[in-house]
Amino acid sequence: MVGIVYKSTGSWYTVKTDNGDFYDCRIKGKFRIKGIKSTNPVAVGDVVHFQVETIGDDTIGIIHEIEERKNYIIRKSVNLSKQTHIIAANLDQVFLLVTLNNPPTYPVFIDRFLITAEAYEIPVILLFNKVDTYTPEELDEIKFLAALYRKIGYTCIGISATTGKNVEKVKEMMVGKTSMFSGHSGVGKSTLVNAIEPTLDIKTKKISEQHLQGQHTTTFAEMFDLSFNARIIDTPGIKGFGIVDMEKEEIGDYFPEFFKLKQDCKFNNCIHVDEPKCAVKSALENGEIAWSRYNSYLQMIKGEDENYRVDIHDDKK
Ligand SMILES: Nc1nc2c(ncn2[C@@H]2O[C@H](COP(=O)(O)OP(=O)(O)OP(=O)(O)O)[C@@H](O)[C@H]2O)c(=O)[nH]1
Ligand SMILES: [Mg+2]
Ligand SMILES: [Zn+2]
Repeated sequence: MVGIVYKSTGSWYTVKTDNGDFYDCRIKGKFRIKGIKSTNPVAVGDVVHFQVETIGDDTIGIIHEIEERKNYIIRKSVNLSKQTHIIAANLDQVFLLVTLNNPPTYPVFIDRFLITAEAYEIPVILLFNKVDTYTPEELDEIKFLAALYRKIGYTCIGISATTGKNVEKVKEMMVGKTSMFSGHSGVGKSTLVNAIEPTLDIKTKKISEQHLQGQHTTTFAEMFDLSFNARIIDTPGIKGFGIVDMEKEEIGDYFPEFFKLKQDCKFNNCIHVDEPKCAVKSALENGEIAWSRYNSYLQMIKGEDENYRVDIHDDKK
């Protein structure tokens, strides 16, 4: 049998076949996907082959093969074990939810996320959620950020999952595609899924519990079929986002605005740090490239692995 993984708890996988049947599956023994060392060999979105076994009254599936992934989003986990985790596979696009405060999302987190998606050419749309809660000054800050990322080429939309502002727009972008919602815990991923498809009624954080920072409401990634020919993967909030398996020399290529200028650098292997006549650094000086982007870039190429955790607002529990 062949199916798509809709949910993964780490030991159990819910797999949906073409007929629309769901099977609870396990993995046969230990198996590794070539080249990828990750804590989860099978991720939501994977196409898997399995055999059905009946044990007593229970029917379970045993996964014995994973089809090659079109793409995936992978990150280094926050703890020091350097384990990597595949968040989801075979995506058409990702919506990264960003909030200014409650919780804060810092540019360095956004940039690490974008770079990983660029490496697999997965389109990312930035959704600035909770616009109903901001002061005029905060709205200006959102507009500034949106303009910064729009200039690079990313679509940015200000939304409110609770008032419904621009939710229709998001829906339209999802038709015919498999999308994922990602972002820190508490940014409103599950609330947005419910706003898009109210019948799903998935668990979100209660207002009374909002002060409980660092507690994830969604604990496992899960895919849902939507009524308008679309699929959405709701994911648990991520804290730091460590990039995986990238050479220092290639990181700049995943900053689209740096990549465009690379041919104008004096040295064709310029990594835009100490080299003379660097087009990226000139663009930075004359304001064409944002300092926040360059800072993120420097952090990544210096391999400041420990530093990506500074953007964690809620890790001290
Ligand atoms: N005012 C306002 N509150 C929102 C909005 N979107 C979400 N919230 C609230 O933010 C809180 C967190 O929302 P969730 O949907 O549980 O957040 P999540 O991103 O799924 O969090 P995790 O599952 O922990 O990763 C809830 O109390 C929501 O009601 C919004 O647009 N405006
Ligand atoms: Mg959630
Ligand atoms: Zn350069």
